[in-house]
Amino acid sequence: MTSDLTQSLGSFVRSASGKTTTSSSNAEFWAGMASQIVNQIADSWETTTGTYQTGRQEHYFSAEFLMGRALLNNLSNLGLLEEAQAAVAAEGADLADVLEAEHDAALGNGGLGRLAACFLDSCATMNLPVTGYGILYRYGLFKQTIDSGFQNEHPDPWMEEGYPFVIRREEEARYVRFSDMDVRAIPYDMPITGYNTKNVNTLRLWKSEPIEEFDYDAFNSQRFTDAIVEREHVADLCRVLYPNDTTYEGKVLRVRQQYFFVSASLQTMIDVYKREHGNDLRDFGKYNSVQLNDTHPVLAIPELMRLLMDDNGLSWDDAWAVVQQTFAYTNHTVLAEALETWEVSIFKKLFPRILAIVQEIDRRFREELATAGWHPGKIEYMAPVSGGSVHMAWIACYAAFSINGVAALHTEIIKRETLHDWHDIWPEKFNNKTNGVTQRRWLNSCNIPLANLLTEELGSDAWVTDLAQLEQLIDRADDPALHRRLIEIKRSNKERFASWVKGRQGVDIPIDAIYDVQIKRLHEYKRQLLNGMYILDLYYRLKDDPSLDIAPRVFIFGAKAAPGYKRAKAIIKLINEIGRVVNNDPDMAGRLTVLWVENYNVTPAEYIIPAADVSEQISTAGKEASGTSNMKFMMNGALTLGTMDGANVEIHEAVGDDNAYIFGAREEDLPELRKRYNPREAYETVPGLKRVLDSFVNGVLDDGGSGDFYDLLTSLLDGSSWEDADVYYLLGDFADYRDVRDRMAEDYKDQDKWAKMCWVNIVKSGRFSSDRTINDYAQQVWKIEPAAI
Ligand code: 26Q
Repeated sequence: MTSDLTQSLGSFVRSASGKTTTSSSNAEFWAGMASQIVNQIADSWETTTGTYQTGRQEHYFSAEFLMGRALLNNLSNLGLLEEAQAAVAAEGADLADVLEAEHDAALGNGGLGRLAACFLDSCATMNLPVTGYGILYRYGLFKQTIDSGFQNEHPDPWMEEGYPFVIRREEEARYVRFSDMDVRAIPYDMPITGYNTKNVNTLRLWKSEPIEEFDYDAFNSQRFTDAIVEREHVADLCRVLYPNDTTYEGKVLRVRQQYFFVSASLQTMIDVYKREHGNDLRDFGKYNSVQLNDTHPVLAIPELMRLLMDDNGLSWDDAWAVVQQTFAYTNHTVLAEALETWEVSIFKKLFPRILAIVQEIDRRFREELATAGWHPGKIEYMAPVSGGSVHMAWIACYAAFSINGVAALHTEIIKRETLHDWHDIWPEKFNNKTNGVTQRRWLNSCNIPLANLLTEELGSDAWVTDLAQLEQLIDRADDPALHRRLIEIKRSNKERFASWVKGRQGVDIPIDAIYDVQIKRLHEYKRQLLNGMYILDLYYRLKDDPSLDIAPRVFIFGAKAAPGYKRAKAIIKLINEIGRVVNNDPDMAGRLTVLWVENYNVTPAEYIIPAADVSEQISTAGKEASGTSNMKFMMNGALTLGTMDGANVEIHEAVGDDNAYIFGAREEDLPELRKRYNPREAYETVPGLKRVLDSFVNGVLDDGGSGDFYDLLTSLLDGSSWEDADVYYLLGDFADYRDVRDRMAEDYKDQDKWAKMCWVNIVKSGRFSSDRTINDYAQQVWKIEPAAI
């Protein structure tokens, strides 16, 4: 029987390309097939939206959604993979090539944005009434090239050539008002399919446009060009995703973006509420709740106050009661430099009414705490407005009914330190929701050989929607035949990755080697520099003693640095310099290889992770809120080499001491250790360290005359004062890191032992599925039920 897909694919491709299928490119096949998918799910999508609107709904507000590619994910969810393969083949093309033609939707920086994407996948799969809201950035996260070892940034106009997976909904446009401009907000809806379910959820991304198609007066006068320029200011609002994760920048455009998308989203929610439940908005919080993904959407709090009071006539007290029922806040960082604060003057300029509301929130907050007898100093510190700035996290903590961290350790730290004043007053608001990742994308789709093995072993593919099922396979851990198969699968994934990298960057890497991987944003606290230092040390040890019997190693890096983060960019250059030295030394051929994967993103991750043996999770203890790549690696049978930080702690707990490599100072010990810490002493006394650090400045590594490597060295040895010398404790942890990493490489030689450890990691990864995380949010925070159509 010819399938539906096969019958109509040709028409869809011809519509997309305006050519015969024979002359259509892979990108045009992709566009045709994407439209075909939207066509197939349209009815269910509409029904799902309608069903959700009648009951209680959750709304996930996030400035970032790092979706990656969509076509393969949708085909797999809809059970259409084989059909699609046949349909494309019947038209003389190849599905793999068609899938490769898709651009990543990179509307996010890193973990926070990718978490939002995994959450949407889980919500749809579990038929949960959850909608995502964000911004349709015209330019996603910059494209990275590495030129002579340096990072360069290039624009990423990801949907310029058309993107059928977002649908413009003209009729649902809203207006957003700033003091100096009025903006039309047009929603672009992306269907979010779930695995093996009819429900289709929605990600709503807002785009800004000028309100007047034409300003006739201006167009009829000399001001024609001014009018055009004016129009473009409005479109500027959504032009670009800010590429800073962790370091806060008080840019006016960014606060405009934030207000723009939360205002448009709340207006829609209120309109739907009125249509379904009548005009009395005091019950708004019975039917709606909003999860704030970090503080980026916190302006939703005063904006909902404004909409309820000014547009709908509620009193302050009634409106505040609604707000307190509606919002929940997730914290993703303990780094002080990442906490968003905005100068009062910016609010005054952009939206004086919002400022007035924030000031009233502030006044009432101070009054409430004073009445309860709290110390004036404490009140001043916690106040939403203080020192001429608006503190977004403090507003969130005051208004939200739930405050959560993203891993057990992280939640303990925010309770004890970052947000401890709030915890003193409202301990009941605090809860932990350890992050998770979707096994559909991060195992089932990206690692087909392993997925097949798991299905075969389990006797069903139930693990695809219930990852904890894998735990039943724990007693297979000692079977040598199974070990052989795991090893074969890993090897085939390495071959696949190596040929992908060859095609993309033109470099060859050996297959039979330990693939040791660190992929994540570049930040000092993540300590990519420590990884690089180990590699250089190992290089010197091999030079000293070529007879050293070590397993061949491929060291793989992928990372983007914020364009303005000088030291992070220096680290990229330094690692690439280490790569230059190592890769060009004939003595190292086949033994040590350093690979920098350019333009690291979701799609590269899908090739890298299945091929990895070692997952580098080496942040300074206490600094990484959770991490999520650690979970993806675990599912794919890579072993964690990590500190006791973020979710590493829970991974270690799940697999036990024998199946993870843990090193370094513990978070609880660091304050004491630091008091006696002298990095210069470590430099002199820790074996190998001096030789490595001297190479930064003695001509072995070349920073192109910039002085950047000297700055890196100084930051480690001296800092700007003794207190901030080596803040992230690289030299303090170096010896332990080296020992454990050496031991790990030694263990790799015993392939049965290694395969057993991999297996334990895979089968114990159940609790790191985002299905588990979302289930916890749904039951404990959102109070929503599945609503299958
Ligand atoms: C803020 C203000 C101005 C400009 C940019 C920003 C900004 C943007 C993005 C600040 C932070 C981010 C992203 C943070 C992030 O990705 N955090 C990570 O979140 C993951 C999911 O919870 C965790 O696993 C990681 O540990 C955490 O680093």
